[in-house]
Amino acid sequence: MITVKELSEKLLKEKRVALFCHARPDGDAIGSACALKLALNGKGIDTVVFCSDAVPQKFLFLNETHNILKDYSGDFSDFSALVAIDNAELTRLGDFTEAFSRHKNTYSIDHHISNTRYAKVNFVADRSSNAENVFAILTEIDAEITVEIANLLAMGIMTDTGGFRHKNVNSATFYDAAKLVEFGADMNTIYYNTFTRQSKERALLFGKTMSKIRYFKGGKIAIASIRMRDFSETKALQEETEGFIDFVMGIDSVEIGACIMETDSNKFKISLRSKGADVNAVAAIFGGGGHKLASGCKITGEYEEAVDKLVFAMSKYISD
Ligand SMILES: [Mn+2]
Repeated sequence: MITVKELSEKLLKEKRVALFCHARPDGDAIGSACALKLALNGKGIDTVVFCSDAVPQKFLFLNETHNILKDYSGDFSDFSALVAIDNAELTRLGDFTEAFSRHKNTYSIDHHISNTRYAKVNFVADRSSNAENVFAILTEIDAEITVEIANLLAMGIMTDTGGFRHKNVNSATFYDAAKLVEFGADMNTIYYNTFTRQSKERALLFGKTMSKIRYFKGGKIAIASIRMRDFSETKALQEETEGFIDFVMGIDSVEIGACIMETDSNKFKISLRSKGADVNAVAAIFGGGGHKLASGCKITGEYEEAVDKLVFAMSKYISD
């Protein structure tokens, strides 16, 4: 793999850079992309951030997130490099997948072990968040870490670690977070906006969903389901289900948890978590992926069939 130094030297030679967050962007994709953009701008490199989905409301408290573009009229040949951020596979770039695959100079800067190395230059380092990878790059290029950049990177770390609670947290996570606090990151405000704050509609959907969790294998497997009608009844948005799975994993008997969200009629997006079992392998059965303890996939078909298939796959990975 290319080193941080080699990657940084290459990036600094670019004339104009387009950064891409993955579709349905999270705080890490947004935070690490926007931070890299500001730093490259500071080095005189014209940089723009794109994402094929809108930035979720809860991240908009950081001003730079307002500059993320959803559309582009050109074919990106006017950019010297296209860089995918926090993006494990090409198709997660959504509407920009085609343009990315056609461009002759592409990079992937990511922390997912499942990254398929789809770019010409792939920098994949297994840190707890991609924001830490970007922080390492910014340190390498001696970028000025403004308060805004510190907040964006801290948001990436905070959201990908579930507020420093997930198993991916290690001492390096805290070292980076501590440095970002020294650069002015406001952890309290970031935590409130990304985790605590919610709409009335989300609170209603949360209660509804948790009141009907289904258990299998003596409670070792738990499945929370959100159907289309749950969204229409509560008026909550799909993006507001983030964090639901974390609540499920708090149940003491549960070894593997899943949140099944019906995104369209008979189309399900599955979030998987575990306390030790390999849910990356479970997701892979359905063509998905992610990390060992947190991954995701999609299943199409009748709801009960989807649950059956999922429980069958998960059962192979729980203890006897
Ligand atoms: Mn990430």
